[in-house]
Parts: sequence; structure tokens; C-alpha cells
Amino acid sequence: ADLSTSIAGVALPNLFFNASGVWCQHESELKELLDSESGSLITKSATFEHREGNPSPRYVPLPTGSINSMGLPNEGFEYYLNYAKNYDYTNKKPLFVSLSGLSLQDNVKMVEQFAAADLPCVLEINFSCPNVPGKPQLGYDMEAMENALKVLAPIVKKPFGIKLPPYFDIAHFDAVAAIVNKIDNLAFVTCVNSVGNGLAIDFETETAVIKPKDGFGGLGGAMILNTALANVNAFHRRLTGGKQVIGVGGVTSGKEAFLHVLAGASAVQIGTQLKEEGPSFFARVKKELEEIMQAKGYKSLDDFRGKVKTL
Ligand code: RRO
Repeated sequence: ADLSTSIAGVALPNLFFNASGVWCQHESELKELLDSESGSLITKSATFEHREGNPSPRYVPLPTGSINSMGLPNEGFEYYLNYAKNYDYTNKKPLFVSLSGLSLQDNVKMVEQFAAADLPCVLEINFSCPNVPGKPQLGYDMEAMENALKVLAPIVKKPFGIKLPPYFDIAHFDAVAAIVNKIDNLAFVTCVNSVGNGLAIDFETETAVIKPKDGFGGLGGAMILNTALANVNAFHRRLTGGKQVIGVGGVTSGKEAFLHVLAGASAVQIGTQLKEEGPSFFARVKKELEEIMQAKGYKSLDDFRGKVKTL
């Protein structure tokens, strides 16, 4: 079976890569992704300045997923710009870079410097970090999101993407898709970031399991699969002009990856399961998806992408 795909006009040897934030803060981790069977890799969301992030414990696995309030720990934008400048683009894996400025002004400054460097990497701008105290998610403020896109898109110039939070209301799918469809060079949306501000409590100790924000944090993993599939499919149905969806949320095996593609995903990112299993996950999930495709008689992702049936 052929697992190849392309995003924003860039070819990926297979559809799988890491979700930004997992296994990608330092060059040593990015090297492990390069050495894995992933089809691509994306860097940790960068802020203009280096950040230590929130106090630990700030990521904890749960019986059906994970909770995190990392607080955007990252090496600062210059570190990832330099990584992108030194990246070997003759490598078969394209490079994605995630940016998450704490203000529109910071996003403008970072995007300007990427545009000036004129690199073949693809930007995914994060509109959905749920974990910085006092900073509401851009993705839940329609006016601010539309304004940010109108300011940033002409500076990026090239095709780019945004990372969206999960939505839970049909009116919100409609409103966000309408905004996205107005931006010509916005080539893809990545659905979904973690389900924001869950709370996990340890039964024995009667204590929140993570330290920041009184225990509130973003939920990921198996427990969010159905929310992720709904968001992938909602945007797949609404986006026009060849705009694509990258699916992320709840993929623990080839089966869930298959469902993401059926819902309309053109690539699939892995968060919690990569954090728990490590980069060898990519070899396993590729093999499992190939076996599913073989059993069902599908030769390429195009044979079933977006073709979920309804009753
Ligand atoms: O660093 C984080 O706390 C974080 C970010 Br920026 C994000 O976009 N999603 C998430 O679950 N955690």
C-alpha cells in the first residue's frame, strides 16, 4: 500500500508525523524523529523568547490518554529558525515549524524572519495553546483569529497552516471554516489541539495530578478520538479551494489513523501515543495501516480519504 501524501504542495513519503509539542523541543529529539519511520517532523511551538514553561508535574499519562499543562516550554524562536536554516532539505522528510507567539506582534516578528530566510519549511501557526495563564486561545475568539490571519497571511506569502482547538458546536465549525476559506494561502488546518482545561484527580490522594493551574490541563489520547474525528470531518466538508486537514487526536494504532483519513485527513499527527511509546511507534502504525488497506483493497490514501459513509 502507498502511504504517501502531500501537504501544502510538499510531498511526504508517508502521512505520519509528530504532533507539535511531542518529541520536538530539542535537536536531539528532532534527530530521533528523523531516524524514525515518520513521514515528516514538526518543531515545538516557538515563542519569541525562550521559555521554561510551567512547574512540574505538568504532563501525566491517564488510563485513556493524557493531561498536560506544559506552558509552552521552548528554546526560543531563533533556535528553531537556525534548525530550519541548517536542515537538510534533500532529506525525504519535509520540515514543519510551529510558531506560537504570545501576541500578534510576536507572531508578526517571527513570521517576518522566516519569510526573509526564504526556507522550504512549512509553517503551522498555533492558534490553540490552552495552557498559558491569562492568555485565552485565539481559536476561540473569531474576530481576533480573523484579524490575525489577515495580518499574518500576506507576510508568510507561501502556503501555510494553523493548529486549531477542538470545536463542539456546528455554528463554530461554520464560522471558523468561513474565516479560513477567505485566506488564499492558508493551505491547511490541523485538527485538533488538546481538549482544553480538563481536570484529572487521583482517587487515593484526592489530589490533582498536575501542578499548574490548580490541575487544569489539555486532554489528549484515546479519550479525544471522537472529538478529533468530528473536527477533521467538519472542516473536510467545509473547506474549499483545495484546503487540507491534518488529523490529530486519539491515534494509538493503524485503526484510528485509518478513521482519521476516512474522516478527511491528508496527514496524521501523533501526540500522546508518541510520548508514551517513543518514535518506534511510527514503524508500528505504518505497518498496521498498510495491513488494513491491504485487507480492504485500498492501494492509496486517495482511495478512501474523506469517504466516510453516513446513514
Ligand atoms: O505547551 C503547552 O502547554 C501546550 C501547547 Br503550546 C499546545 O498547543 N497544546 C498543548 O496541549 N500544550
